[in-house]
Amino acid sequence: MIKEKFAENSAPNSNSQEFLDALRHSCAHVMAQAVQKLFPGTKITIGPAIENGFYYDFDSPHRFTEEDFPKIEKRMREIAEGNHLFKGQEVSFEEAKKFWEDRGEKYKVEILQGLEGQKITHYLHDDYVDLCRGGHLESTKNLRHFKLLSVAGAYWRGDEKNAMLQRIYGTAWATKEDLDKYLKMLEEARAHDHRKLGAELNLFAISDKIGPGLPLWLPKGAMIRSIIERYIVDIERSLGYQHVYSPALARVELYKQSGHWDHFKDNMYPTMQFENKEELVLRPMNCPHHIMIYKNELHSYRDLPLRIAELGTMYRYERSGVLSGLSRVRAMTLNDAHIFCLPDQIRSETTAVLRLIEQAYKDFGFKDYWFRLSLRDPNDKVKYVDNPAMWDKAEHLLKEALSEVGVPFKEATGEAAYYGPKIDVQLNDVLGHSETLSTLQLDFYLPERFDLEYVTKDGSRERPVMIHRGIVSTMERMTAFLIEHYAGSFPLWLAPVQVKILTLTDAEENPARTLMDHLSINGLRVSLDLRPEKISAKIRDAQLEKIPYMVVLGPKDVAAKTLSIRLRDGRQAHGVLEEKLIQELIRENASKALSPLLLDSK
Ligand code: TSB
Ligand code: ZN
Repeated sequence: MIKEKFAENSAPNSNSQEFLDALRHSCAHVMAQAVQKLFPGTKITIGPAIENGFYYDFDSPHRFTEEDFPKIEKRMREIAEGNHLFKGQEVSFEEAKKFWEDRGEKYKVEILQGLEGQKITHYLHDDYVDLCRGGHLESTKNLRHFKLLSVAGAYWRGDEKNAMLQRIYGTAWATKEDLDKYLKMLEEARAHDHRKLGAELNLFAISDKIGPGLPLWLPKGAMIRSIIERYIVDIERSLGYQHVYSPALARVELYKQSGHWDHFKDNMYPTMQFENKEELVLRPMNCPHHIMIYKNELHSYRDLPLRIAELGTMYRYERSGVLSGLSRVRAMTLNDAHIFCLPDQIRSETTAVLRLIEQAYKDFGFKDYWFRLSLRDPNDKVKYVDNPAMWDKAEHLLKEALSEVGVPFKEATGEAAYYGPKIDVQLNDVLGHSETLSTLQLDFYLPERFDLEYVTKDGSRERPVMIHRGIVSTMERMTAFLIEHYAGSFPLWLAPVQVKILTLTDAEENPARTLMDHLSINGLRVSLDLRPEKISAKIRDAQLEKIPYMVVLGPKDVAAKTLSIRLRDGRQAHGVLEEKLIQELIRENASKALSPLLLDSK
C-alpha cells in the first residue's frame, strides 16, 4: 500500500500549492465516482487538478448540463462525508489491463498501452478505482469546499481526430472563504465576459452556419470597430505611416519564401489549387505582402524609415479548443505596419512605437498592462530560425530600447515570432489571465529571405531591417478587450449609441425627431424610442443597452424648450438647454473623456 502525503493531521486549511493540487485531484476522483454512480454507462478517461480547480473528461451516453450539477455535488458530498481513505496500489501491467478491460473502460486500457514497462498504480477510495499516479489527500473527509462550474466538449487526448468527450470543470478550496472569494471573482468575470455582453448588446454574433472563429460584426459592434480603425489610422498618418491595401491571399510560393510555410504552417489554412495550376493560400500574416510593396521600387536611404501600414485581414487556423468569442478568432483584421529602416534607426523607431502604444492605452483607458520581452527558445530549432548570432543581436537591441523608455518588463522564453524577438504588451483580465494586445517585433530574417535592399549614400546596396508592429492589435481582440474592460459601458467616444431620446407621450414625436436631427448633424450617434411604453420601461431598456445619455422628453420640457437628461448610472440633470447638451457632448467626445463631463460642468 502506498501512503498518501497529506495525512489526516495535515491542516486542511494549508494553502500550499501541493496541498491544493492534492485536494483538487482528490475531488476529481470523487466527482468521477459520483458521476459513474448517477449515470451508468459513463466511461472515465483523465481528471487532473488544474489552476483553481479540476476537471474530469467523460464518455457518456448522458448529455451533461449544468442542471445535473446539484445532483452530482450532493452525491460527492455524501461520498466525502464517508471519510474514505485514498489508497495506492502498485499493480502489474497484466493485472491492470485485465482489470480495465473487464470493466469496459477502453480509455484506461488505451492509457495503459503507453505505460508498459513502467510502474503502474491504482488509487482507490470507497469502491472507486482509478489508474493514477497519486497525489491525493489521505481521506475524502477534507473535501468540503467545492463546486462544479461548467461542462464543455474536449477531444480525447486533445486531438480533433478522436472522440469528443464531455469535460466537467469544478473548483475546490481549503476553506469556505477561499471558495466564496473565488466564486465572487468568477461572477465578476462573467459580468464582464465579452461573449455574453457581445450577444446582449448586439455587438457581434458567431453563426454556426458560417463556422467557428468567423465572427459577424453587427451594426453596433461594427460602429465600435470603425471608431478604433479611424482613431489609429488618423494617428498613424500623422506619424508618417503610409496606408496600403493588399489581398488576403497569395501564391503559396510567397509563404514558402518567407518561411511561414516551414515555421507557421500549423496555423495556416490548406492551399487552394485551380486546375493544377497556381496554388493559393489565405495569408496568416501581412508581412510578405508589405515586403512586395517595398520591393515594388528601388529605395534610397533617404526614403527610410518607410512605414507601410494596413488594416490587414488575415486568416489563421486556430485550434477549435482555443477559440473564444472575438478574442481569439480565425478571421481577423490587424492594425499592422512594417517599418523598413536603417540599422541605426532601430532604436528611435522602437521607442516611438512604445510611446505610441502608451498613448493609445491612455486614450482607451487601459491601465492594467505589462511589457513582455518574448525571446526564442534556443533549443527549439524547428519553431525558430536557426541563427544564434542574429537572435542575440535582436534580443539585445530590444532590451536596450526597453531600458531607454524605462518600462519594467518580464522576459519570456519561447514566445518569440519565428523570425525574431518581440516586445509584447500583455493585458490582464478580471481573472488575472493575460493576453497579448500590442506587439513589436524586430526582424533581420525576412529582409534576408527576400533580398531587400536600399541604396546607400555612396551608391552601394545594403539590407534594411524590419520592425513588425501592431498597436491596437486585431480589431477583434481589441473590441473584446474594450467590452470586458468597460463591461459594455463604453465611454462616450466609443459608445455605438451615445444618446437615446425617450418620449413620454406621442405628442413628443416631432420635437424628438428634430432633436435627433440636431444631435446627428453635430456628429453624435443617436437613437429614438417612440414606443407606446411606460417611460420607466423605456429607461430600463436604455440602461440595459448601457447608453451613456438618455434624454427624457415630456410635454413640460417641450414647452420650456429645455431637456431632462439621465445618465446610465441614474444621475439626472434637468432644465438643460439643447445647445449646452450638444456643446458638452462634443467636448466629451473629442477629449475621449472616460467619464461624463456634462454633470461635472454644471
Ligand atoms: C505585427 N507579422 C506580425 C505583425 O506585423 C504579426 O502578425 N504578429 S502576431 O502574430 O503576433 O499577431 C499580431 C497580433 O494579433 C497579436 O499580438 C495579437 O494581439 C493578435 N492576434 C493574434 N492571433 C489572433 C487571433 N487568433 N485572434 C485575434 N487576435 C489575434
Ligand atoms: Zn508582420
